[in-house]
Amino acid sequence: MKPICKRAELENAVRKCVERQPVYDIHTHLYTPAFGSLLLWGIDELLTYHYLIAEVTRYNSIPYDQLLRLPKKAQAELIWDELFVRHSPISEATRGVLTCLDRLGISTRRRDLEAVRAAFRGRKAAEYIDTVFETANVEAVVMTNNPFDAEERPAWDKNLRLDSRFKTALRIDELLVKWPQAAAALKPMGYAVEPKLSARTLGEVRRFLHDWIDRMKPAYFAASLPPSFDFPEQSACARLIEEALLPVGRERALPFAMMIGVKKLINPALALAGDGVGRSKIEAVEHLCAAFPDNKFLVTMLARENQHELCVAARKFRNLMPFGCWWFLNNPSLIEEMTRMRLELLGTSFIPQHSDARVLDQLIYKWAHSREILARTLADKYWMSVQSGWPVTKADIRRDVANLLGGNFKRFVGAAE
Ligand code: RAT
Ligand code: ZN
Repeated sequence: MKPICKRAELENAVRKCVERQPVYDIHTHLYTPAFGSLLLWGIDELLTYHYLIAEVTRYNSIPYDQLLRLPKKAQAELIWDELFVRHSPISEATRGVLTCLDRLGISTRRRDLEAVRAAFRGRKAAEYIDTVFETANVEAVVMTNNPFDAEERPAWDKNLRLDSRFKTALRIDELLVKWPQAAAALKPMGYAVEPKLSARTLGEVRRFLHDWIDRMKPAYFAASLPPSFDFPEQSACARLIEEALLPVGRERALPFAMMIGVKKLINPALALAGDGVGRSKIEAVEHLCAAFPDNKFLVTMLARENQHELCVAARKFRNLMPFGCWWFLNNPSLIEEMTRMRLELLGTSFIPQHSDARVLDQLIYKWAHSREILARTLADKYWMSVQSGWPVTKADIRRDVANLLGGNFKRFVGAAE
């Protein structure tokens, strides 16, 4: 294949390739219609995304609890008025709503929420999923499936038929960070556990994990962990990881996705929108990767300050896969900084992004915005190789982009065809 010699041609080829490559989105909070009301979509859901709830409180003085108690429609109207009409929608989360509507062909020129709502009327969830997956060019999304969630669990008790584009992940925050409350929740589920982590209790926790793996067939285990997370440590969390999660992970070949750095509810009145960020200990990740070489760890960290050391750790451990620009990092300036750094330290051996979409439509903007940055940073890196005398071809670009947007994950979790 002919190498590309001109910079403009190279940029064009990379952009096209990144746009055309279907994405395997490794972490979302989306559900199939079989989960009923857990599947969120449409303009009012987009506007009441918790990222926007947090932003509207910057301008509006309505008490936090009153804001959260408003019916969804009224919350959406208040957010539209405050964040889109009275102030300019230039934050990443507000721009995201605009990109979704724009790509769906819904005009916002009149700044009229009712007109936007009208454009959604009559749509059916099942067909709309196809529209969104096509518009976002997403091949598959990994859900967040939590057996401790009282809203989600009943769906698993029915004979769930999953859309094959929706993959599963077994989320176990409660088990790791809320022991012994988790023990109290496990008992009525039929597991003979006690607050004390005896050999029998750990055996029952392993049985619980096996049962849910059989049921959900997850791609990985996942937990969101606080900045104080440490390993090794004298704690229930560390023992549960070492004596339950990791042995089951080895037996069932399931990676453990650690999302580290959330300070839960620094403003409890804001509920889901009330979490903050703190700097975490990379040593915990290093120790786990070194002590358990037969386990695999997908890791994302929430603090900007942890990104460089996470890259360096990934250079030392092949069982460590850094992924995504998570939550407060999912902003163009930070995505760009992180993606450049990762390309420079890890080549193409990482997972640059996940969407974290909670509302189906968000797949459109999260991927449109990240694709643009990935294409720009990749083109820069290829151009540097060209200048150092290494010809780059379209086939090289296609291979690398396919790895970054899906192949690396599929191979890491052992799902590659
Ligand atoms: O990004 C988010 O929506 C957060 O609220 C969290 O859900 C986070 O991504 C998580 O999975 O814990
Ligand atoms: Zn998430």
